[in-house]
Amino acid sequence: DKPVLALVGATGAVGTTMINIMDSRESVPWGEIRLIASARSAGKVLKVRGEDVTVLELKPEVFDGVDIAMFDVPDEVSAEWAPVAAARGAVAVDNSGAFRMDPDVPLVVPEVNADKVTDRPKGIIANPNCTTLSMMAAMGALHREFGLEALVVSSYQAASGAGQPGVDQLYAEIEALAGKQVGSVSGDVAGVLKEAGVPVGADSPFPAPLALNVVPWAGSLKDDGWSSEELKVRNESRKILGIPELKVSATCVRVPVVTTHALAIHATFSGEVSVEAARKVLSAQPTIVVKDDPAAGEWPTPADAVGGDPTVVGRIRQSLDFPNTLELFVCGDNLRKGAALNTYEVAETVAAAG
Ligand code: 11C
Repeated sequence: DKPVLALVGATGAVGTTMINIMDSRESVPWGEIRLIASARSAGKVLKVRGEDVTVLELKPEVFDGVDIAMFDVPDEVSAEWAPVAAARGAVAVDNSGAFRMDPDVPLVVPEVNADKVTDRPKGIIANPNCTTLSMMAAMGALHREFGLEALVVSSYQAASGAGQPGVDQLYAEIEALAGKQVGSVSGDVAGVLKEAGVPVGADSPFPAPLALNVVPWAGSLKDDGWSSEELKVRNESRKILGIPELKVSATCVRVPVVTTHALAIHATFSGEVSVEAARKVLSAQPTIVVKDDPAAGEWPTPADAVGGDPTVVGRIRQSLDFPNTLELFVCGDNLRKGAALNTYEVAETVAAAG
């Protein structure tokens, strides 16, 4: 019998991307695809692979008969419901932050540590944060070859990392600012937004205007001025790559891009590494595209990577002043590989492993 797949959070930004991914697959290994969401969205009819599927309300019994349940919901919903799905016999593949650092929950990126999917004492497998995930295929490949010792990362994160409300906010800001000659006087942007009735600050998904701006903040405040997002990059990179002592320093920044996170990475290895060798390793990866010819004006941008599955890597340079160190620029669609695609690939890996 073919396995039954459930998607919890079917109507959110990531859930919608998940359905697009399943639609675009030539074939799927599932006997049934069940869509699940909150009471508010239950009863909606969505098309999946050309067939109408009615969204079911999240209740314990909807997991009966489910083999793999993918969760794309807020942390607190996953924290409550992934164990319910697991108790009813499903393997929960969870895209929230609720279980990622639990030692009894593997944190999986199939290109890096697919073997971990069978080691799941709680019946739960976690999917990494989209910022961490955007660089993992590339860093995993380079680590296997050259031995990674340290990562210094600056992110350029898209609005959709904050879900549909983040996307709606950026579009509302752009609309309010369109045609206005703003930005040359301090405070101008926020003033125009307020005048147009667009929420700013505490009422917005972002702590400052995002249009015509960059915001050096994502997530919540943790000790000593670090953001939760920056600590996730550090902790999750260590767990996925299997390097508990990996030195990581991240600065996470939101930019006015709708979808696709970009990262500027300064990666130090245990031995000598050349641009040519790194390019060869990266080009050999099936899920990485190297776009790196500055003389021809070729480098990755979010606009090229959006809507696609591969991670796009470019601007590969040997550090001038730091030994054994490369500089790279990486772009990955945060809703696809950063969230829905990786979750789905983990589900496929679980199904293939039986
Ligand atoms: C963002 N990376 O761009 C975040 C969203 O830990 O799953 C994902 C938060 C998470 O805002």
